[in-house]
Amino acid sequence: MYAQLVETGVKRVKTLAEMSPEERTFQEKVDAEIKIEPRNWMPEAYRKTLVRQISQHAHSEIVGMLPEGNWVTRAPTLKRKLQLMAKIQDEAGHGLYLYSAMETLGASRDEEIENLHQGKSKYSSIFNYPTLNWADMGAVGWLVDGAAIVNQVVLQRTSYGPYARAMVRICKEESFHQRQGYQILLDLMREGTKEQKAMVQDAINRLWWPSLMMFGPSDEHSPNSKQSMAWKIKRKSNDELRQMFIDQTIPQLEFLGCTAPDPDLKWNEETGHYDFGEIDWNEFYEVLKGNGPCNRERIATRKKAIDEGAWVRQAAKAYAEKQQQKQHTAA
Ligand code: FAQ
Repeated sequence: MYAQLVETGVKRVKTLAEMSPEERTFQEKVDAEIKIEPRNWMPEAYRKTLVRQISQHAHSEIVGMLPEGNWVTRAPTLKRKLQLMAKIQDEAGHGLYLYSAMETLGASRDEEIENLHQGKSKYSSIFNYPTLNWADMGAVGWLVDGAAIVNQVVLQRTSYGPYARAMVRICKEESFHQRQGYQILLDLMREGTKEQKAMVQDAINRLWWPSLMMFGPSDEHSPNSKQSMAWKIKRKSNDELRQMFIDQTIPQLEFLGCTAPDPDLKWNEETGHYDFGEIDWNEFYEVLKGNGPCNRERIATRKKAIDEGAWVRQAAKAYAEKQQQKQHTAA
């Protein structure tokens, strides 16, 4: 069993007997569903795992604004433009709550952003794919936010208090995003021309598999899952969440009148779930290595935004210091 875990890169979880007294008390607290708060004792590896996951999550929200930002100037109506801008702004807000939650663990926002820019820190693979037509705005909202919600709803019960609480508001906003995305697709399918309907199917064909990859590698190849599940950072495994997403998405896909680009997709009466085809894991790992269609462009755009916004941050800081000085003098 252990040899098998090492072979697949899965990190081994300590047994209770192997834990120090502090680690045991910590694990018992987690098992009793008591939230861990910033000032509580925690194993260093628990802290590091959270900084890794929350920073990657925050980076995903921030980089995730770029594929949709591509369509702000070309949205078909003023109403659609406003909705899209509001959605993108929400994603920025999510990134900010998450960076704040990460800072409660003693991590530095500037350092983590620098890690992202140097390619040392990951962000969700999905945002390395291009958004080629307006229907992609519907498919991103419906499929990408849809997958994000399935993952994030369970994270509302994650063991670290600040992360769990940040998830509550994020999930509410993501559900709204998913519905507005689905509405874009429904409108195109109900009222659109033949070409517009084809655009919807094309968007689904391109974004379907990358959306399934958002849940991460299969459980047997997920190095972090076992320990993260034991610490209740993750409450469901990558494969469980992927299956939940497929099961809830297929009826919506059928209602749209579209299909998934998967000839092996079929309802399994015995398991009560949909069976689906093999994910192209080579593609997934290539994207993680920085070789997806848009990896370089995404990082270059983020770096440029940070560099060009430096004067705004300096001015805001100088203003805040001046105000503080004034209050101090008045007191
Ligand atoms: N992309 O051992 P595991 C959104 C990495 S938010 C890139 O299974 P873990 C909102 C993983 O980090 C979307 N990397 O890892 C929005 C690890 O690398 P490391 C983001 C991936 O952490 C919508 C390695 O592979 N959501 O979309 C991916 O236990 C629309 C091994 O994997 C979150 O971040 C991937 N897809 O499980 C915004 C949710 N999958 O660090 C704009 C929180 C895996 O060891 C528009 N995160 N990796 O070098 C999680 O739940 C987990 O971190 C998982 C991965 C499930 C993503």
